[in-house]
Amino acid sequence: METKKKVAYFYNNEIGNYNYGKLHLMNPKRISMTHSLIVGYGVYKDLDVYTTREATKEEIMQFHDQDYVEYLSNYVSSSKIDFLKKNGCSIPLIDEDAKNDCDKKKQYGIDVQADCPGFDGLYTFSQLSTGGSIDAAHLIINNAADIAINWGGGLHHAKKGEAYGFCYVNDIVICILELLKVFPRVLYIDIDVHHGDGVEEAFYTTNRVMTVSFHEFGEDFFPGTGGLNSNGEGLGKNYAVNVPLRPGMDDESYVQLFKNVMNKVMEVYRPDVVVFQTGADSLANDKIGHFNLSIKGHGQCLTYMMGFNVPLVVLGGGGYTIQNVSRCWAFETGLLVKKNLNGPIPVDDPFFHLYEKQNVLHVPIQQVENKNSKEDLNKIQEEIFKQLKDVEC
Ligand code: V1S
Ligand code: CA
Ligand code: ZN
Repeated sequence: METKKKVAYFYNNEIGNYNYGKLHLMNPKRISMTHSLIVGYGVYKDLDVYTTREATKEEIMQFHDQDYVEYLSNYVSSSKIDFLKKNGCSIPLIDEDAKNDCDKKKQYGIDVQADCPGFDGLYTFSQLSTGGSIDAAHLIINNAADIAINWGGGLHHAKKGEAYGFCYVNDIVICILELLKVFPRVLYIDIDVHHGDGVEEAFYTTNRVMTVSFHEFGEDFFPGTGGLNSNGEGLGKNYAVNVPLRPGMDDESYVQLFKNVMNKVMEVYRPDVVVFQTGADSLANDKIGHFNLSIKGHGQCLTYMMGFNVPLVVLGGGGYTIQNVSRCWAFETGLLVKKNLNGPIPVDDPFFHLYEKQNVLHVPIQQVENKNSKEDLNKIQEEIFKQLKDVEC
């Protein structure tokens, strides 16, 4: 008989209140919306619930450059400086010259064409995102959980000294660095519609982390990296796996490819622990991504990885149709505790009004053209299998 898994869940009420700006697509409210559904559908009582703490500067500097972290931690938006000035407040601890230094902003990726805007509380937001991912790793290390979830994490683009693609601090890299203190081999899986470039880059030259990213690729799709033949360097040669795909991936083709690739990865790499970034911008009708996955299809990837009975850290990531993000991550929290959530959105959900006419968990999706032919997908799989033949374990 299968024993019940201990599932830990990290959440902090504050995280949903941060705001990237009116026109920005990244909306932290989706984390609070997910939480409300988890409570409303009654999954909460099957979880060990932890309040997320803020990661410390020292923890963040395990990966990021000190000057970059200092810059983020001292960041005050110009609108806040204006407000403080107008109200005659002294501005202690603010070196205005540094704050408004355009060169520095450019150097650190802040405000560059608005992907990573400077907003009030961006450092605390990043500390909360990272604190959950670090403590998720610690619970796994201490055998206090089999599965640990942090929907506020998964910000896979942040670089050592630069914000990138809506991400300021790479909570995933820091989580993996914690795991590497104890475990010899960590497997990182990324089903966000974007390439997990920041995580891949951080571990590109080591065989102690295998990174596997499934992503949309081509026609200037962000970030443009993650080609089939980017496979790692030095000791890390063959330990970076990329699955570049065209728009329109549907449940049938995606889940089959995912299972085939991951089955082979598990066979050859035999990781001690898996870190799974489950970005929900690979769902149908996302505002950025062009895949056509249903919530059930997305969830099948997670269920498949649960089947290997290897400790699992589950993180969030992208997702820009926020009602679908919360539906998906609440459903997946259910899957992790073996509950198959279904039916209407609870009427007392504080975000009920946002689900409008489609007040159900599973929304129908339209058929769109899958631009990946069976032949294309077979070729990709064949190439990856060839690469994995050269992995020594
Ligand atoms: N695609 C896309 C896209 N859209 C935006 C955007 C839209 C509205 C805004 F107010 C601000 C930005 N940015 C992008 C992408 C970045 C996608 C990041 C995905 C993050 C993740 O889901 O993987 C993980 C959380 N940026 C670009 O395409 C770059 C630009 C080339 C175009 C957009 N402008 C704003 C910046 C330069
Ligand atoms: Ca990905
Ligand atoms: Zn994404």
